[in-house]
Amino acid sequence: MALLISVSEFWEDEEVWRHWVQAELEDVDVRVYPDYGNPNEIKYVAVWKHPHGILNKFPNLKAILSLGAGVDHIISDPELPDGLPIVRLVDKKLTHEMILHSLHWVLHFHSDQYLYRIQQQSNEWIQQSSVQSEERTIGIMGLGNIGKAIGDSLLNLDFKVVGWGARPKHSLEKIEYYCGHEQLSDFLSQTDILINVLPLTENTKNLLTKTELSYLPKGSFIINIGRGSIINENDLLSILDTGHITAAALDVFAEEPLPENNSLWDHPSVYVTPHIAGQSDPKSSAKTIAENIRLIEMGEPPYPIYSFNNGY
Ligand code: OXD
Repeated sequence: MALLISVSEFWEDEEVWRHWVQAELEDVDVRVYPDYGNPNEIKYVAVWKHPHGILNKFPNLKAILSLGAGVDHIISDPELPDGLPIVRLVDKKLTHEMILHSLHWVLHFHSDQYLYRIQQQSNEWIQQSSVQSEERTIGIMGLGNIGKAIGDSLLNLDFKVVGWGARPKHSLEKIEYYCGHEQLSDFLSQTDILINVLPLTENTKNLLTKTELSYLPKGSFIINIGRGSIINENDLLSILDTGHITAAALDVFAEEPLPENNSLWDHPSVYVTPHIAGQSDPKSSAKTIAENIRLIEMGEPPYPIYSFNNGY
């Protein structure tokens, strides 16, 4: 039995992935695309932005596992084989990275670090009056494993946390939850710092246009670590120009890598990072992937399986 790894050209660690997956699955022959050998032997593929069209070369495939949290890079393959489970990656280390990334930007904005940087450029010594964390509301869109973990970390720092999602949720403890389009404006209008962790689905694409962005209070901030196409980038640029939204830290974009001529690169109120908010850790992720393969081999369902109905 063989497992094939295929990663995007921007990940340079395919041999590291092979090493850790092989270490976890001693009885499996772990191969790296394009050296897949006999296609009949490939039972599993573990992929991040694989070249579309390759998956139906393998007639005995049992499951497709994502090497990242999202699976839109798999679903968007026009030649995706039918009827196979697609397994998302829920990994402690990846969640931890997303928490750290979010905290970094929340604190950057909350404690006026962005302003002190600007002041330093003109040698200005101005002490901004500080705001207590309990007076700052952080709104999280997408309260799955990662969004909930980010929310809990912020609650521990005494921020007020509210959440929004497309579907009803139970047991979010101290996170006040808003649901569906009807409650989007109530959620946004009290959000000082918005963190988007939503996956890209039919329902979330272009969810935040000029209208929704203007529900955010004047002086608010945006951190996008979900998917770029959820926020209309042209509308975001226009509203940043008006000063209604003070700044945006963007890690994901409608087109990645962000094209050289995209205006987001040069906007003074935009911070660009190259999709690094939650880099999958090969050693830790390999354990999760191996566990899921063992479950499938025992005839049990892996976790979590992507749902075509829900879109995540
Ligand atoms: C993602 C990831 O899905 O980086 O965006 O894992």
